[in-house]
Amino acid sequence: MIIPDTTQTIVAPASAPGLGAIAVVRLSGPEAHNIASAFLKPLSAFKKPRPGTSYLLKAEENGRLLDKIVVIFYRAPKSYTGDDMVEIFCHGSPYIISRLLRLSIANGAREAAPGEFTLRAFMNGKLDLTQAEAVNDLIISESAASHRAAITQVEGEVSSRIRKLRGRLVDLLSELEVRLDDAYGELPALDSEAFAGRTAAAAAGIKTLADSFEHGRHLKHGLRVTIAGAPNSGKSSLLNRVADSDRAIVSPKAGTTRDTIEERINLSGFTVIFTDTAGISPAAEDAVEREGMRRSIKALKAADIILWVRDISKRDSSADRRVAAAIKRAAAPGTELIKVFNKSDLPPARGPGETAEGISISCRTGRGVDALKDLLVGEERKMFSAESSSVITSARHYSALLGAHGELTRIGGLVGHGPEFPLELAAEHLRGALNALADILGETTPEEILGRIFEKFCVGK
Ligand SMILES: Nc1nc2c(ncn2[C@@H]2O[C@H](COP(=O)(O)OP(=O)(O)OP(=O)(O)O)[C@@H](O)[C@H]2O)c(=O)[nH]1
Ligand SMILES: [Mg+2]
Repeated sequence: MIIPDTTQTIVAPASAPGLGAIAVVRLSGPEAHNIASAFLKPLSAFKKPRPGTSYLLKAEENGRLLDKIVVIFYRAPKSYTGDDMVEIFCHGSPYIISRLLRLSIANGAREAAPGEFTLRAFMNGKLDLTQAEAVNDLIISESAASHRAAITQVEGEVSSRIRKLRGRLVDLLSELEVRLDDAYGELPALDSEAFAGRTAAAAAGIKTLADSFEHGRHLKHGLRVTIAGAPNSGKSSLLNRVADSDRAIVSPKAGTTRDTIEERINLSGFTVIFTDTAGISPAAEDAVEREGMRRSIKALKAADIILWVRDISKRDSSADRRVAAAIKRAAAPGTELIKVFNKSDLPPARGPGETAEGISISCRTGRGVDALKDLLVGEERKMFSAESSSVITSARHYSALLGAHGELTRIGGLVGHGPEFPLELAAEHLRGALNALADILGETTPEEILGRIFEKFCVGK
């Protein structure tokens, strides 16, 4: 079976491995209180423990004191998992944690699989699947923006938007179903035009949510900014400037950077992944250079934003033109291009007409670098405006929404043929769309998919 047995009592450390002041061990399941009572003293604490109240107890092993601990008891269904639970706060020694786990297992608990506590919360109806998935996003969120996307999803905003969309589809389906059941033709004929209009409106609502994945992806994983340009234009200097480090080697020799170099940076609460690339050069001499070029092109393809760096103190060169051509070939549609003119501390060789369409900076003095960062933050803000507060951040949700949208568009095709469209077929498409939405919420999600979602979680969550 893919889904682990939910009738067993499970145990796991809930805090990060390694030394710490305090660690947490969690027990969840019908025997949680009993199992804990086998090694936590005094026993009287277990007589009628008040849920959610902390107790200072002793953990004992073979009659010897292991640690003084704080314990919180929970009674089903009022706990994170919806089961009976015990949370033990001990000193953060890996030894103490391992003994507490051993004592729990010796007394009948089973070691929890990754994400099994949240899986139980889902199975017990404490969270729907989108909320459960966001719990993991919340744990791994490392910027204000990815945190906000995760917390709104945990709080159920995405789910409630999906439920509203579902409500509209259910209404449409019931209009078809009453007519399909109307053997004696007592009902007035369906107003096919109005029906088509409402289907299209629901499809548009689904599309809007699906489209938010474009932004959601960035919020979760960070915005990809690729620094491209001719050799020696100052790409690595720019990476070092924005990262405020000596991450990349800078030298007056053209062709210094031969590999792509990545750096994650937090810009005003947004994660940005900068990639410095090898300068695009015409004749890659050896295998290493050719591989470097291939990686530069790959970074251009993956970019959300390309910073095209040019040396303002030099006239437009054939190398610059080659970079322009490479960007044009490689960049995905919708990729933002920002023209950066570097070395503005030197006398310019480019006319103001040319440089006006970009931003002038000097990596040597730092001039203009903050303005460039502001520009990037502005791009991020556009993507995460107030009205798009609930965004789709999961590829699974995205493809399900596209699936639902596809089904609704097919209804549009049917109705287009006139008022006498086949109701049964339209109903079938509506059911398909409803199933896709139910999958997002986890109502009809196959066990295999559930297994794959929860195995990505940490142990103890
Ligand atoms: N005057 C001046 N020199 C700069 C500036 N930025 C970079 N340089 C110099 O330009 C040279 C090349 O800089 P890099 O950052 O290595 O350039 P790159 O584009 O990474 O070069 P490759 O990796 O070889 O493609 C170095 O000598 C830098 O010190 C600047 O703003 N002003
Ligand atoms: Mg370089």
